[in-house]
Amino acid sequence: DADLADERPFNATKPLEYGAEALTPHTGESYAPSTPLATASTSTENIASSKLGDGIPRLGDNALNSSLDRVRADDTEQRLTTNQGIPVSSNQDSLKIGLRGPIALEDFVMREKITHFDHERIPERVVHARGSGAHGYFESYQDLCQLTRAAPFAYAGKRTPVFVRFSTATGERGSPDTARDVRGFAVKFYTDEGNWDLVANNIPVFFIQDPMKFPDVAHAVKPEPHHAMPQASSAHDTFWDFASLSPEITHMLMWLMSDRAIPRSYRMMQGFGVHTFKLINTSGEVRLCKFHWTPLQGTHSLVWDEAFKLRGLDTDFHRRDLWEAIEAGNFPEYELGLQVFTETQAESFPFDILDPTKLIPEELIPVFPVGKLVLNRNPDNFFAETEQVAFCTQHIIPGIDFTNDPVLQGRNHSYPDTQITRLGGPNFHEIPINAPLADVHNNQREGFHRQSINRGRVNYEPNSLAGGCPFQVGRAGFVSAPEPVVGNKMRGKPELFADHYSQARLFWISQSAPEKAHIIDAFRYELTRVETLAIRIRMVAGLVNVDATLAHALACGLGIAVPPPLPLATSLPLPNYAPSPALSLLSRPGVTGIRTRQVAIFVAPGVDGAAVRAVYAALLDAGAVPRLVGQRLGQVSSLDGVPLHVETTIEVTPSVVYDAMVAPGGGDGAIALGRDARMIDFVREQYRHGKPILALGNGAGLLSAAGIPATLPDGCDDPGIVSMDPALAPLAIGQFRQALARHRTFERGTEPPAV
Ligand code: HDE
Repeated sequence: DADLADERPFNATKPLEYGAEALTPHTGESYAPSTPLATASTSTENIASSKLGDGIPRLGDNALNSSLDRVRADDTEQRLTTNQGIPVSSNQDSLKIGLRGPIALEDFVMREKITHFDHERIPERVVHARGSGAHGYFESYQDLCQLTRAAPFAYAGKRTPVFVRFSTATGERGSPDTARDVRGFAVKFYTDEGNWDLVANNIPVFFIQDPMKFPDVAHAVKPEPHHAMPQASSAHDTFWDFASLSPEITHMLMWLMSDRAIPRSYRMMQGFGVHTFKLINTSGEVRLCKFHWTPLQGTHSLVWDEAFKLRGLDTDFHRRDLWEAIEAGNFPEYELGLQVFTETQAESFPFDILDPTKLIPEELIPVFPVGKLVLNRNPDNFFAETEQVAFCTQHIIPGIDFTNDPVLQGRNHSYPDTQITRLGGPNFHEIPINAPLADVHNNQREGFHRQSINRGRVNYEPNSLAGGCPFQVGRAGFVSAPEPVVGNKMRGKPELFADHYSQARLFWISQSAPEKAHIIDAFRYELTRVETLAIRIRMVAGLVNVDATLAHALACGLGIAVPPPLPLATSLPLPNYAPSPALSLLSRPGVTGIRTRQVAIFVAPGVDGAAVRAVYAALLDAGAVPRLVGQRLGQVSSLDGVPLHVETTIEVTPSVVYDAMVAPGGGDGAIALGRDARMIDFVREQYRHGKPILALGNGAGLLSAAGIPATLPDGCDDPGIVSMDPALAPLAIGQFRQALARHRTFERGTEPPAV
């Protein structure tokens, strides 16, 4: 009863890792020649993954479960062997000539173990090295046959297994999750007509308009080559040097300096296919299309100060968040939406749909939902799945096709090319996480790490010796949309590509006031870190073309005069967009309320136990994740005599890992928290980061000790601070839950911060 944490549905299916059984680990048998060897089956096929809990694969949910079962290894009750299956007598000592003598070269057990270890690393991805993955399924809402013959949309309710990898783009494999950066949102659909990879980002536009520029932008943003600093950050001279000289980047910069680039969670960000694709139906009709993922949990961001602190305090913040949500059964969900339009419509747009630095405003072409992505299973092994998964833009299926977006065309070359080095050869499609669920039959053979054992003498086509198999299927297979192409061979761009500022301005005018303030702050932060004055001035000169207020605020923040604008690259009349409310993060609060929000409840000896239990239960009931946070682990006494178990401490879970906090009040001990400077820092940071705070009874003392103002800077009540008598706990909890659903009170922000 006293251990509230037991009530949380956290890893209920993992008694071996988290339950009472973990207290008495199974030591196993040590093998001695006199003991007969265990006869247990060594096949892994029938051993259910512990991830499945009850051992019953939820097949309807995720067919990939069974396809990967083939290669899952489970060591429970198994003896230790070498890679050749030879039982190992001792894993402690190498083979020596006398106890104090040299190690024998014949010690193949030790040498095999060390050799394997020496080669454990593979090259990390040159971009998007840092990532986290999850399994799940995509479920189609309807039959989309009118639009596309793509298998996942064949009928309402059809489920296609998927593997998703989220990533940052700039940092190395071990870099912090909360860097200011674009996030990758790559989805592999294991469809019945082969694998389809939708390799998307959480920002709908891109840095560049031609693949030729990709190595340049990647080099510029990565750590500078002479001293390999800074890690996972664009706030340095080489990036802004490149940016200030490449006006096509301006629209992307606006997104990158916005709160989009510091999401609260991978579960709370959108995804965009960026390029225009084609949809083809069975009659061969073609339409153009943009892909959008929208999280049902809403789009939410961190604030920069918080993201920055998290870089040090919890580098795995997003990875942990995704993992824990899935383990706890709070499956992240995203809706897939399409913007569908025709060539004729495209010709009327004031931008070129082949230009990946432009988006199609939702007011022009609405997004309609076509299905849902559910992530319901964590990988069993990070390396085997998340690291070895190989996404390639040219993995598409019948019913979908490319357009001539040059960046997409360039990507189609880059992805398989990079996998060949990264995964050691052309057979990376055979690695279990990459293998299609659809059958694979062709005459490709051999190469490094070949797994399949192709039977027979025929490895060519046409053949008669194998009856012409495998045979080509004509229109039943993948058929490209016919498209007449005429033109001179040349290097260049269409004129409309040269409008670099109109959509950057569209983004700016579509943001709410706090979002605009955050964009200015982010530009100021990044450019203040830039050491070369000329780069700062050139960058502000570009932004003058976006918006005068933005440029002026930034120039003030950098202590420079507003420079004359950079010259425009085109003399075409430029479009004047109306604001697009859909571009504000605040326009998508989500539909899941306060589910998975992390709430710290302070406990200290003498705390008001009844209030703590009431808040805990109410939060749990709404799907939030309350945590009893104390100064040390162990038990604390409470006013009503029922002891409480501290779940975690302020030392290991500082303020930034929580979405909200509760100061319950109580006797002397609870009040003494106000004398712990770390507690004061905790409360101040919660306040400064806009987070809801609930104080019951004399818990409010902690707020006054931290100097938290009673009202907002504009004199209005702060809707994010709820302070009441414990007798009114139900009312207070209700208000607190509403504040939590609103996520943040951005109106607290002042420049400079008052708290
Ligand atoms: Fe990528 N990109 N990219 N990219 N990208 C890679 O492929 C590349 C681009 C994106 O979780 C690499 O397997 C070029 C746009 C994601 O494994 C590499 C160009 C978008 C991921 C590569 C682009 C993306 C990558 C590195 C310009 C958003 C991570 C390792 C022509 C729509 C996928 C790898 C994962 C990864 C090249 C442009 C998103 C080197 C040359 C636009 C989400 O092949």
